[in-house]
Amino acid sequence: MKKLIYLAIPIAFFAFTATASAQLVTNGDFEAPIVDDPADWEIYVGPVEGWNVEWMLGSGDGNPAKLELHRGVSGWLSHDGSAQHAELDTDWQGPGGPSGEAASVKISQEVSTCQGGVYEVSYAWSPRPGHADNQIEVYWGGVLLDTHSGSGVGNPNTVWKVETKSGLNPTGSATLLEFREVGTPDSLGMFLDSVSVVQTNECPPPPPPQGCDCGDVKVKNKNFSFVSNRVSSRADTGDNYAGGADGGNGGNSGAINNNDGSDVESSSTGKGGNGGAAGVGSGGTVITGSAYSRAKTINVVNTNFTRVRTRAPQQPI
Ligand SMILES: [Ca+2]
Ligand SMILES: [Ca+2]
Ligand SMILES: [Ca+2]
Repeated sequence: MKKLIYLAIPIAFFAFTATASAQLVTNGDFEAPIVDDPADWEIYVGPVEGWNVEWMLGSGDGNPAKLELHRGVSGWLSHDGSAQHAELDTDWQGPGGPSGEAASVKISQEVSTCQGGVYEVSYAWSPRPGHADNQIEVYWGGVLLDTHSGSGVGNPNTVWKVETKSGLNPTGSATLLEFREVGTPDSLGMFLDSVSVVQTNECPPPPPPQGCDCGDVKVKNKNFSFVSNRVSSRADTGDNYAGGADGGNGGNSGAINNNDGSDVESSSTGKGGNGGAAGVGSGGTVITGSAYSRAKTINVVNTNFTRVRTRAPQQPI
């Protein structure tokens, strides 16, 4: 006997587990797109490779803001041996264009987060070598996380400093991470590299369902019913025996008596003899066996039991 039960349980109920320690930032090391301009730097219209780009107030030329990437300009090193990094005071036209224009930007991206998750943000910043005014603000979920500033005057190369912010809470299923260049907009400013967000715990499971109107529940049974009759009967007349009756003895013949002694031929007929005595015989024997009869019927009918359980779908975080 088979039973099939289909329950309307959303798959999303089971899909709550998040992976801790995975990098949640896209292109946090600014290695894409690959700069191929001979000047070793280039600008790209945002959004690009995970990053949204917007002009800071007071910057811009009326065109969309652009992400500026460096790849060894003047031999300046990117962080941790990588090939590229970003400059947050960007440019209007790229290599060959004017310089000194107001081109400060804020770059951001939303990272996937969960309710109850705990996050760690890290990044590396460096003043632009030879440039005094480099300032950035860092925001997590719209809240100022930290500010950094430094002069690159006298630095022959980049001087990277790594920042780590732990124990951060999310603002929802996604949390905005943002960097803003807040120094003087003049196309020269802070360098940024190695941006990372990781979750340092596991997303807690959702609370148990408190009951809900889950809609229709479909139950499908495939039942096979059968009846089995087991009938048996038996009859026996037993051992029967009938013995024959013994015959009786024959009667005595009648006496012939001439009362007057005359010849028989001439005399009148004498009296008849007495009848013989009735024979005495034994009755026959009749034996009947222990006759019996039996009959039995067993009916077997299967029965089914179906248990239905429903669970409420997971509520989205
Ligand atoms: Ca890099
Ligand atoms: Ca620039
Ligand atoms: Ca600047």
